[in-house]
Amino acid sequence: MSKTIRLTMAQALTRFLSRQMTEVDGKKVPIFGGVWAIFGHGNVAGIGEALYQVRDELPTFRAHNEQAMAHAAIAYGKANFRRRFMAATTSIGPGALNMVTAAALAHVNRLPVLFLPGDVFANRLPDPVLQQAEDFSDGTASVNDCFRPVSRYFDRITRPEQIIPALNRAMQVLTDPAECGPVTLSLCQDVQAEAYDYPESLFAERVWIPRRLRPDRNELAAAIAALKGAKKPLVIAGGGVLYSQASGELAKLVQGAGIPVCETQGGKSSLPDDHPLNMAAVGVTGTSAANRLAEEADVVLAVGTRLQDFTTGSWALFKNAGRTIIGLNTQVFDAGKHWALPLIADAAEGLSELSAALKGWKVPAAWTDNALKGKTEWQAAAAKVTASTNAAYPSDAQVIGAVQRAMGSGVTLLHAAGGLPGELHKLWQAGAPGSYHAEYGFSTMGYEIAGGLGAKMAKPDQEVVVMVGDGSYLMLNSEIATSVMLGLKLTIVLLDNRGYGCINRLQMATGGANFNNLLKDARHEVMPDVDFAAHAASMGANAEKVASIAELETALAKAKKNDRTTVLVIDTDPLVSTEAGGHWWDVAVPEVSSRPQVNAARKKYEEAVGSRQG
Ligand SMILES: Cc1ncc(C[n+]2csc(CCOP(=O)(O)OP(=O)(O)O)c2C)c(N)n1
Ligand SMILES: [Mg+2]
Repeated sequence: MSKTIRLTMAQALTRFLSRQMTEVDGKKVPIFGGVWAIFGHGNVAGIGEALYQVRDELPTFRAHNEQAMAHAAIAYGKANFRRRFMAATTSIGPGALNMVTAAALAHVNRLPVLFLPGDVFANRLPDPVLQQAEDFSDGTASVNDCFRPVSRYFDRITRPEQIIPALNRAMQVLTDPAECGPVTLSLCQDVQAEAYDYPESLFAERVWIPRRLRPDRNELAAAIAALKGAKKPLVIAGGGVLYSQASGELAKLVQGAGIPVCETQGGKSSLPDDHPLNMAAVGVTGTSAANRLAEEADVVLAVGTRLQDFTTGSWALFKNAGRTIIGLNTQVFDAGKHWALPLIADAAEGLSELSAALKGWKVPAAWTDNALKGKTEWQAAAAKVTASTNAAYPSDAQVIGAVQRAMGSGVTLLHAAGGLPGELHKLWQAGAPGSYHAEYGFSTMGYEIAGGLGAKMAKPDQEVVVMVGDGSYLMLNSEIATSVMLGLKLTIVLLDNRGYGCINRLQMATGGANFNNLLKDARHEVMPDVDFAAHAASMGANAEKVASIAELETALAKAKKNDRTTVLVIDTDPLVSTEAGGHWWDVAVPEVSSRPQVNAARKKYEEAVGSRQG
């Protein structure tokens, strides 16, 4: 008989997690960077005790909000190119459900994270326990079932030995480039504390090396043939390029053949912004350089992208009716979207095989020259909108210019929701791969600050700059206190335009009246005047409200030298966004309305819908 060790399910779980390793730059490191935890009756006695036992090998971090700590965990996985990740544990009921939105965020963005919410008693004897929802017709239901549609793998652990196969499957999902996403192991409270004789072999150290699939011969041949026949090829670099760390292979392919590249939100920084063939952002928030090429392209090599509507301009961007899309992706689901020729492979492997096969092949010089010219024109347009100003209410673009001048391209720039993603996608000049960290798959307000914390944990030697709107800040800012507590410095630039600026602009663009977005247009007795600097200072951050772009640059230079989290607040104009570049986005406008503005917007909408290619 093989040797066993008697442990509680929770002890077995934490011991297992602490023994899982990976290799980063040839060095063996734990694959779990730690566990975020907020305890309650659903996990303090079981998981809490077990985490204490392994606190030296698997550190536990305390946060202020479950959604926020999950954001930090997810950002850690993203900033580590999915090579390392974290777990997050909560009590039952509200603590658990506070993580559901974050689970969806990880699901949409294909990011690894292990959720360990507490669950109700498997034995049901004390039912209903505090915070238990009672289903009148289903005895097996608990609120944690809400995790099912937003988890890549969900399991409820109702017996201690179930954790053995569940952990096996969890590690498969977390480390598989195609399946990668959130795993939820819902841990019944009584079972956490129950003992079992676990085989000792379960706790053997394992080293997980990321799988790199090589392409299928037939799919590769078809992709090569399509590319060789191309006159106007374009590469779309998505997040998969970064997760595969395929920037070198991408540069080699496009430099060899003279193919221009454009980047999705997730793929930005695949090539540095100043790479001559990088047309930068594509799609709804794209540059004129990239979008002009996308309209004409005859072969689109889409690498590691989900082709979401912001990338495809709601499928109205690619105007060349005869175009072919090649979907180079580890995931079959993505690779074949929109009848693309699938090329199932790791991005680095796929790109290097394409490079080898296309050696000596060049795209017509006119196409490459056209791209280079377009880039120069775009750079001039971008320089204009990001230039310094002494306007009382600068635009987001002008603030971005100031942050770029003060912080350079070497920092990690992080953002998620509001008007900033569109402006930053177009205008931020990213440096090294991963230096641009956008959560724009789920675009979750409140990701920013907590996400910054996770990114800083992943890259402690990097300056992490978070750009956030007043709306997102007010939704979820509590991890500023955690960043101070853990000595994890962030530089947070808060753009206060006194409301939901981008949705107000969208409302106007769809013919709506200014209503319920900017604070001034919302029902109020007292016009809010939030003192953000005082608020941030109360959590221990250095905080300052600056009165101009010049003051912002000075304050940023000071923040750079500080080792404590800094929050810099600047008033901005809610009505301005960058006109240059960009593309139509499908947002459904009412078919009938008593407002003539809506009817006019509907007319334009129908024209735009009509221009969409199949
Ligand atoms: C959790 C969540 N709720 C709602 C939205 C819809 N939404 C997107 S941007 C936005 C307003 C963001 O306001 P702010 O952070 O101030 O940025 P601004 O638009 O003013 O630039 C809203 C409500 C969202 N993305 N996430
Ligand atoms: Mg705002």
